[in-house]
Amino acid sequence: MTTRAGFVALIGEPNAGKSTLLNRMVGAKVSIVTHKVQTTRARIRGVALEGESQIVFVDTPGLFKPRRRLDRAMVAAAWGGAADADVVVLLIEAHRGLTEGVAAILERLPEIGRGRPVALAINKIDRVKAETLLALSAKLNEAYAFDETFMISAEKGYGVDDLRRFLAGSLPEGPWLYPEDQIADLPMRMIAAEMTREKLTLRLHQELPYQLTVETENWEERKDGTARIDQVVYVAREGHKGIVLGHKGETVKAVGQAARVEIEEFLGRRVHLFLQVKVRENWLEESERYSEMGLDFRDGDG
Ligand SMILES: Nc1nc2c(ncn2[C@@H]2O[C@H](COP(=O)(O)OP(=O)(O)OP(=O)(O)O)[C@@H](O)[C@H]2O)c(=O)[nH]1
Ligand SMILES: [Mg+2]
Repeated sequence: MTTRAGFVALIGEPNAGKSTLLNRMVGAKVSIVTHKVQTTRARIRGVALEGESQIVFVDTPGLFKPRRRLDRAMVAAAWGGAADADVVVLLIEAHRGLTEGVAAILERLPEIGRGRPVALAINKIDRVKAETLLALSAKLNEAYAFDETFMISAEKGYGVDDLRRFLAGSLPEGPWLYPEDQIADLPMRMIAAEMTREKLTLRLHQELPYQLTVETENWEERKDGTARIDQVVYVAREGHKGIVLGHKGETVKAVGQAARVEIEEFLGRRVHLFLQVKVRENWLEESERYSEMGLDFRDGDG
């Protein structure tokens, strides 16, 4: 039996639904999802099987015009993910159509598409009428000759089986890259930190400081089968610390509880999660913070 294996990069504007699609393909929540833009900060790999193919999906940060160091490092990670992939999938939001941001991505596609198939996935089709979709698909295919176009809803699951089958067949022949039961390639300490960052993002709404990051500082396996996880929430200003802590520490407590439940679900066992909030004024200029996130600090030079 010939097996196939390779990398599929999911690229698109912030909020396009890349992480939602990755999670659906993998069948588990590997990458965090929020309604806010710029949720994913680094490349996150999730593994899916389709017939004899092992598809390694690479979720990437959204592509936009970066201004700050962290933004530049994120966007560089996204383009790097596309350049390293066997197949690229560009996700577009059906209801937003061909935005300026999409146009900017299309401009760079010929370079990325050299030597590898690029598929178009028009996502969130649950939000628009069928006529709009056909017109949008025609317009996008005029701007770039996509190898294939799919109309999907990553959230509802429409069209994703077709997309998965296409991707499986497009990968090069070769042995599988990961053990059969592996679903993610990301250290567990980072997945756990991401889960906490997701809960913070969902909880803090407009108040959320952009300059916030979460790191797992310590992970201790206990004899009773549980794990003790210590995490630090870094913020850049004293005022942000209060926001994260909330009145009488209520916010950080609720965040910790929600994150713990999700980490437990992922691990399938009990966890004791301890959160600390620390002010680090210059963390956005510290290379160590970037490597903890899986980013290259120097990509942010500019
Ligand atoms: N209606 C609808 N919403 C969707 C669909 N797919 C994703 N979403 C929503 O879109 C929002 C963004 O989803 P994400 O998966 O975080 O998007 P992303 O592209 O990873 O975003 P960044 O990481 O910020 O670049 C979330 O609120 C999702 O629930 C879909 O098919 N239909
Ligand atoms: Mg994402």
